[in-house]
Amino acid sequence: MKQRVFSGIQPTGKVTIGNYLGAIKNWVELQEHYENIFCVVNSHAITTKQDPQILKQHTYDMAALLLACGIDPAQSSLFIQSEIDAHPALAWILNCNIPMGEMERMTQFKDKAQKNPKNINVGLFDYPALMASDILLYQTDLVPVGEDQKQHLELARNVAQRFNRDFGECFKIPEPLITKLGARIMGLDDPTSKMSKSSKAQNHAIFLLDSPEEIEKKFKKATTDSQTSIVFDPERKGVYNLLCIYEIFSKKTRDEIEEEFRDQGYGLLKRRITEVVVETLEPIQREYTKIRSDEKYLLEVLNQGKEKAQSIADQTYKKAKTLVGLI
Ligand code: ATP
Ligand code: LTN
Repeated sequence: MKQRVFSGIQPTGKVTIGNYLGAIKNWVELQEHYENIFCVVNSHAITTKQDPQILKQHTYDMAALLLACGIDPAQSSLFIQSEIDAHPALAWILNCNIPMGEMERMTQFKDKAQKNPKNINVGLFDYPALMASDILLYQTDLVPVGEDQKQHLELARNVAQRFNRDFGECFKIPEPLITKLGARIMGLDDPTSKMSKSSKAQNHAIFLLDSPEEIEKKFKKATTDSQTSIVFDPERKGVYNLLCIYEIFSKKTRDEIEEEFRDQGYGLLKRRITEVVVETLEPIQREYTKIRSDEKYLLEVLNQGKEKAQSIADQTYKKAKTLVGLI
């Protein structure tokens, strides 16, 4: 029996190379070794303001992009969160088993509330309970995510353990899967903050569907420093971030990279990153255009994913409901 992997991504705008390196690329590389369920978490997306029509488009765009990146429907189930009612339903039961104090410690809520003071809603606060529900419904073994989701995963594990102890065995305790490389890609404009797809700053992020010209322009403008050597030094945040991006895309070792740029300037580094990123994204972009224009295929894949997910989710939800005494 293969172990089960579950992960999700919000359809909030364009996907960045941070999302790709921290999450999607790992999902693709892992998929042959596991039983996989991937989810476009559109219900999480409405914790921040969304235009309804655009949200709907972005949800399908995201599904198509995941397929274009290499999620293979023969190996992985892909579905849309809002299509399975057990997600919010189990989240309610979990809510009643999460102490306020534990939820109040979540740093993502604090960050997002600070960035968006006009829309601090209850859903945004409760976001981790819905995420715990996503994971626990599927009796998940492993959750591949970026570094920023570690705390949410810890909350999911805690609530599962508490529930099993208080009501009887119901949930598998999930483990996070955070790869060392690419777990935290930083903004190109500001290498002290995480590259985020909802940032409005220009030249902050490279998006998977950016044209070669946009990619070149953004890397050219990327923050570096006034030193001359090109070496992996985490203290030199801008250059380090660029080197880490280059390391993953080029598949070269750190020694090879430092050798390649010995006595060279940032201009060459930026040109080489641009080349390798453009080259990697080109086939993804081509595949995306093909899949996005074939609505029938996309809906078929999503439907198939939903059916598989639904049967697992319903079983877990029914069990949880019975254990707490709900009819
Ligand atoms: P938003 O800015 O809308 O909050 P986001 O860019 O943080 O979105 P999510 O949909 O929340 O993206 O995350 C999807 C996946 O991508 C998660 O596993 C997350 O950990 C990972 N991820 C997001 N940003 C980065 C990053 N800069 N580096 C590495 N992984 C990331
Ligand atoms: N919170 C995650 C997205 C997400 C998720 C999940 C990831 C929602 N549900 C379940 C893994 C498993 C994020 O913002 N990156």
